[in-house]
Amino acid sequence: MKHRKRTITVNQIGYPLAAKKVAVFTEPNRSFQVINQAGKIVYKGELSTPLKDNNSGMIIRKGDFTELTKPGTYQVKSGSATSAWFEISEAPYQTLHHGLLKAFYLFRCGIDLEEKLAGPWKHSACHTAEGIVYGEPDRKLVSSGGWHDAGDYGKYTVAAAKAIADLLLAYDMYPDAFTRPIPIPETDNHTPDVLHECRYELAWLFKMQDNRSGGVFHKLTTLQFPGLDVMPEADKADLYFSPISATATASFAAIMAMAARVYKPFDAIFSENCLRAAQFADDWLAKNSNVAGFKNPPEISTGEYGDSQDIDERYWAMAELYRTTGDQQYHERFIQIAKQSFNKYELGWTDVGGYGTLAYLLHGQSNADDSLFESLKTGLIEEADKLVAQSNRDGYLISLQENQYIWGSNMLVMNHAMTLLFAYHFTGDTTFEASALEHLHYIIGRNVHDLSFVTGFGDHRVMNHHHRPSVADNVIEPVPGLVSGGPNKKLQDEYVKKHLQGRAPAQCFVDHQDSYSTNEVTIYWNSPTVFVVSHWVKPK
Ligand code: G3I
Ligand code: 9MR
Ligand code: ZN
Repeated sequence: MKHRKRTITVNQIGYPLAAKKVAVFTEPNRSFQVINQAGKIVYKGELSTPLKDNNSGMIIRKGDFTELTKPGTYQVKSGSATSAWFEISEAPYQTLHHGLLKAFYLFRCGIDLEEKLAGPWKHSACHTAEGIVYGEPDRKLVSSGGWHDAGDYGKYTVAAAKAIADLLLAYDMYPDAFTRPIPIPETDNHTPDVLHECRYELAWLFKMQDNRSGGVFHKLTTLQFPGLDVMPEADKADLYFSPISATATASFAAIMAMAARVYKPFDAIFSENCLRAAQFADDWLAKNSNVAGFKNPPEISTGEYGDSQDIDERYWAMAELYRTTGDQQYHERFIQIAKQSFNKYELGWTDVGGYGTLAYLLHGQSNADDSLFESLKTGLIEEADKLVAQSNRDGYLISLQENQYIWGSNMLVMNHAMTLLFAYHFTGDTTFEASALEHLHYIIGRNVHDLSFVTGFGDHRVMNHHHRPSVADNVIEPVPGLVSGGPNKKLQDEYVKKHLQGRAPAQCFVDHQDSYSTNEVTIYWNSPTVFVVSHWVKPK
């Protein structure tokens, strides 16, 4: 039965006990009530004055029920309108956290996903063949393993770097959120499963480094995308290592240096291997200081991840190599790069400067150049202040500006929440923490679509994302725990061009498998979401 979009939206999972609790109304109600499962009114409130919300195109009113702190299951009502049922509890996001993390196992390539761990989303090992080095048809290299990037089966170095960075940062900042087994094949109740899972991707990343030069191949894919109805194990086309790129090599150096640090207490040899690979990649960077941005070779039409600027990736690499080794040569190179003008706070796959800044700040002022440390810390807090100010103007309390409803806008929502949580970490200002949580409420249903953007979570959730296994597997429920890309006002696929002309930016989304520009999934849209949810996850 087709879902009738509700005019009262909430976080469809729920709210932490002591957190701010707001529902968003799109009808001209004046008052609202909250009822418990017995139908008893447990809270009454008045709605805010109406706000014309340009991003959603709606007239918005808000109902604040923060005072309701009794654990339970509730629904917001106003007249005949009702919200989804949701919980108020000490730790409402434990299961969500588990599902978001488990998704990385379900993205795995190169091994049988066994039924006892993957359930109905099991499949045989895929893409196990050697890859051909583009331009060297007789040079074949081992290539298997890692995570599929997204709704396609490509594997892309810069995308992998962001995904691993977010997960390792989540573990670094919130280790108590990772005390439970997922479980995965490597579960040993010693090393946290999130580290086992990232190591599965890191083990593949090692294969992306050219053992001759230290440079890193930009991606490993077939020449063209396979059909949408092709299961991974049925995708038998030749695999190609695309040419080395500076952005892949620098982000590889960064993530390997980060991994060397994080894994050292668990596996000193693996840690050493990561550091050596990072330094070998840095050798290539030092010899290739002026390189054109990656472009797909003419025969290859899979994802490009083009990026003409590699200064931010080099900045990130120096920060991580310095934080891991303490070697002043990296610090000096970091300071030199930092003098240049580029975005030092973004956490994207294109703009990764934020990771370099976080590595430098988390390394501590005692290890830093004082004035640079202060300037980067002040800059981060100023970024967070801007996000709060924008959120306060927004009908759905998030920080996306009109021109940020782009491909992967939900990644921006979660990246912004990460920035807010780091600003909270460095200042203790709970305004930042509270705003980060409002961003999670948007992803889990408090949006103009009354839709949870995470498969398997929420009573009205994404069901038809652009994800080949979910389309081809003849299982009704899509692979769970996957975060959809979200609204994209640029209408960049045939389906939305046909159906969404003239919509407000936040309305430019459709839960249809053909809409890869609004409804695909990727490892690096899941990873910032894992980071954000980890902030509210309690240890077992
Ligand atoms: O960066 C500009 C920004 O400055 C500008 O304001 C904005 C609005 O014009 O556009 C921004 O560029 C967009 C860019 O994503 C932002 O990162 C481009 O329009 C948009 O085309 C680009 O889309 C990327 C898409 O591939 C097409 O290249 C997505 O970020 C990226 O997530 C997506 O990645 C694909 C892989 O290629 C293949 N695997 C699936 C994956 C997800 O769809
Ligand atoms: O499935 C592909 C998805 O992973 C990419 O993000 C997207 C943009 O590169 O392309 C998708 O593949 C489509 C192709 O671009 C056009 N023909 C239909 C393909 C499947 O939707
Ligand atoms: Zn595969």
